[in-house]
Amino acid sequence: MYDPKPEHKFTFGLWTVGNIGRDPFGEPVRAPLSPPGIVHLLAELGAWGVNFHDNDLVPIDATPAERDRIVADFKKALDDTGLVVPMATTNLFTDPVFRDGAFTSNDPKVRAYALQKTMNAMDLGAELGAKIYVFWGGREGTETDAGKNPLDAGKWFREALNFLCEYNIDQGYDYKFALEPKPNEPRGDIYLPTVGSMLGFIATLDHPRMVGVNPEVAHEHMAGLNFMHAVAQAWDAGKLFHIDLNDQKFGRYDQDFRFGAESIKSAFYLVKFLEDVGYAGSRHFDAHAYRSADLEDVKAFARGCMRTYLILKEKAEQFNADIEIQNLLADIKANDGSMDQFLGVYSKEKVTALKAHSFDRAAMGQRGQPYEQLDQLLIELLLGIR
Ligand code: GCO
Ligand code: MN
Ligand code: MN
Repeated sequence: MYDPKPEHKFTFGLWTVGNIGRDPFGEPVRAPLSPPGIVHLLAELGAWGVNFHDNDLVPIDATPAERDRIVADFKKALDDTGLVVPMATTNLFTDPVFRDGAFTSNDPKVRAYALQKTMNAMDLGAELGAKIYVFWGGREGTETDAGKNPLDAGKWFREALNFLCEYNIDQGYDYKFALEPKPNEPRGDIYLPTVGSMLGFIATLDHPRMVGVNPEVAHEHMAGLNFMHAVAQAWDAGKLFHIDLNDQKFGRYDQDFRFGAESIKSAFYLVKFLEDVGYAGSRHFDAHAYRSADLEDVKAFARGCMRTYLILKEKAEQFNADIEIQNLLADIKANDGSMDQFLGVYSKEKVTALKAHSFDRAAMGQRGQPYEQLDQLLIELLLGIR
């Protein structure tokens, strides 16, 4: 019943189930898996697709012949399993060259190299069928603002995206770009730290229609924000091109926990939102197993991400069909139409009528809302006793 199917559009990055469990304090605990090995693993678990950074697949120092062999092996694994590659991205953060950023590095050589690397990675993604291209600027930030002016950084970032949009058009790739905000880690402060700031920035680009966002649960939670609200704003703007699902305790380091591992209620609202509006894109899990996990437990981690999503999807349907909940909601939103003469689109007539109307402010202020009742019903639904 909660078995993943292709129509659920569940995807994982090569770097997620392939995570070897290195952290700032400890060495790897799991053996690396080859990209074709990961494709077979994901297929066994029931995922629909696999995404990658250029260097998850092709090492940064591979020769052209090595690249071609690696890509051929990967394509064979995709063909054998039926997995697709909906999204690709560039690693602009691991190599020492990006220690002060990529598109926003103070060094023009690094900025030019970042463009070259991204174009090559776009070629690779297109070759494997990707239609969404993600930009996560992990190193695009500062620890001290003494050395870099955010106006320069913003201008360089904009120039880079404008350049790459033109490349996308020139090559006929038809990518949609999805910008992924994050407030910090690995930089002290990353530029354009939230979904809202990214949406504001997109409006300043030469091809704003080509560019949207890739919000991530953990990133908004790290900033202490309501993820579903951020996703709703992106959806409303027509900019929800992709989504990174995981989980995260507020106020902690970047945890990348299994989807739904931590904040069940937020995860419920998110799934309900995505399903209610009919979001048709990938449900991408950008998470990794606990460092304590072995390979069997990594599989349990990946299965758990998808299973929790599907359980919450069922809970959302139950919420929408629950008579008691829906009756409460109907009362909460009751509207007798008497205010239609004042609300909505501006007109001079409405202004005149509204100014002449007298409101019983004291009575209006007496009205409560049964959100305690409603929330308890939701909790009981989530706890499985409704
Ligand atoms: C992170 C980010 C990355 C990006 C990935 C794809 O916190 O490290 O979420 O995992 O999503 O680089 O662009
Ligand atoms: Mn992340
Ligand atoms: Mn991410």
